[in-house]
Amino acid sequence: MKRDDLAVYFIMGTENCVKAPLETLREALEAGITMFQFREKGPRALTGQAYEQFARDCQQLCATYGVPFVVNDDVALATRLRADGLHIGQDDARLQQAKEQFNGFIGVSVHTADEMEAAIVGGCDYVGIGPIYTTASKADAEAPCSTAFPAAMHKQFPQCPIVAIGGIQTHNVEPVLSTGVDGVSVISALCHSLDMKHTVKQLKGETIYH
Ligand code: 3NM
Repeated sequence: MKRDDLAVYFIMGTENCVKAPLETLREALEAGITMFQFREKGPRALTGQAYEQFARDCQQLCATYGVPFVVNDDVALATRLRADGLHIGQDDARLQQAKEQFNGFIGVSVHTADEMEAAIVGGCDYVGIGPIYTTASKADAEAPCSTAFPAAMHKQFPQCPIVAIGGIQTHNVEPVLSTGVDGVSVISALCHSLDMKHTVKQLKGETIYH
């Protein structure tokens, strides 16, 4: 992966969508997202064959647009599908184990400088830092860290690509982009957008309104 791929990193699962999930993804790809993460979680999440088929459908759509396809958490699925990337949290599969099994790039969620250093030493390809703001999209999200933490991490570990996540919307993206992170990762800002093209532009910092 390239650092630029993190610019507008869309995450989605069926529970996040207000319209047909594949249509939501197609619109987001058409609007110019730069990376996609398949994150099928929650009490009504797909399971079994339907889960895997939905992942394959998302992967195929991403391939059509030349956008990297990343699987959240599920090392076995990422390996079976030969996904471009895998994203793991601190509680998910361990980085070393994931690296042994999976051939693509790996991102790790981090919440402290120690976790970030361990992820870098362990050979991650990027880190996710969040939640920056309050989020309604992750039930077990930690307390918001605001923009100071990613700014500090970018300063301390400039060689490591960072994507910021959690509660990022078009109206509060500017201070996030000012921290020097490589991009922003969003669920609701795009799933609930009425104009994805405009939203993607705003999330890239191309049309900031004051
Ligand atoms: N991970 P929204 S916050 C999937 O802090 C996820 O690690 C987070 O959704 C973390 O853009 C989050 O709607 C949810 O706030 C992001």
